Amino acid sequence: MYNELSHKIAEARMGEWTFVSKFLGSLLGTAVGDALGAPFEGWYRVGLEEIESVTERRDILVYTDDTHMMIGVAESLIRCKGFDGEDMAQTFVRNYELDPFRGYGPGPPRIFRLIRSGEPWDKAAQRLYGGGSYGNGSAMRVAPIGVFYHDSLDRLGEVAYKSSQITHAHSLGQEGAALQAYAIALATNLEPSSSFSRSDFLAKLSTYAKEDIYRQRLSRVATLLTEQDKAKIVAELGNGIEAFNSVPTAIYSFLLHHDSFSKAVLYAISLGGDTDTIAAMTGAISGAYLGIESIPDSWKGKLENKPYIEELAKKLWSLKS
Ligand code: F2R
Ligand code: MG
Ligand code: MG
Repeated sequence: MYNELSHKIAEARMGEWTFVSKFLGSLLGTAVGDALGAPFEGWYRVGLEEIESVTERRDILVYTDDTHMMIGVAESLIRCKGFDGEDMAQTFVRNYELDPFRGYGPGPPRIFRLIRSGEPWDKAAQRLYGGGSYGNGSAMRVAPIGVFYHDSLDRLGEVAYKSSQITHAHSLGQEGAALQAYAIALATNLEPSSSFSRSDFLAKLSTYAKEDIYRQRLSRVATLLTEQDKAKIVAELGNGIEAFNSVPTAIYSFLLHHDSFSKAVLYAISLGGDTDTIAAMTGAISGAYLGIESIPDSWKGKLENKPYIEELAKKLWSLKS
């Protein structure tokens, strides 16, 4: 397991700018991945040339619910100087009511109405899908928690689960959010280097996972890193809207191209399925590892609301220093 000493060594080697860059990289990485993947959500597979030509033709890269909710997570952490479930839930409700047409999943708007009518923030989600949602909606928005709690991994897990509970009462939805947050925190703590160890990264995640389906999928990732056939990747790791069919795939996409933000995100989209969300989660991990400089200017420059997302990332970082 990661320990406090190794964090202090890493911190001493990485200057303040590097951490700011990682906070910016993870939040903007979520938004860029989401916006690039959005036009292809639900496709079977996507050619790389197709992604590039669609992206080039667009003047603005418009994000979806993934980033809209990630912004809500960051706003609440900043306002409360840490996690407050009631405030985060009310922030989600307010943001949704101001701008509902972001392609939200079916569950969250129903939960927002329950919360608006007085249902407690930590109970409302139990009313859905006979035991709660295991959709990937709480994993896709978790980047601010991953970077903010990168230096306190016990608290990170606790907060990731609680933040998920607002909309996702099922243990598989919550563990998806916790695993994604943990992957982002590990990436934030690592100095980008040629000696990056995929096996160490994976071993830490596998130890962290409790649910069988995540342990089983993570156990396949190392072998699949040499697999060329995308159909096999999708058959074994998934590319769906369920957290267990998308969080391992995002981790895989990052590991496959750990030295390149653009290759990792394009690969995630090329798998088809829930492309905006798998690319958002891949971008969040890759941006946390490589920093904001790794995201191509041609993408960052066209991202909707970029100055505001940057402001949120800098404010989150300033709460740490
Ligand atoms: N909603 C979408 N995509 C649909 C198309 C959008 C279109 N492009 C547009 O622009 O309008 N994408 C977004 O939703 C996903 C996140 O979903 P979230 O927030 O987890 O929602 P929900 O409703 O909780 O779960 C999603 C689906 O998962 C299945 N499911 C979940 N729990 C289940 C359970 N216990 N039993 C059975 N099924 C369960 C259901 O099918 C849910 O509808 C992201 O992709 C985001 O981009
Ligand atoms: Mg979306
Ligand atoms: Mg999606």
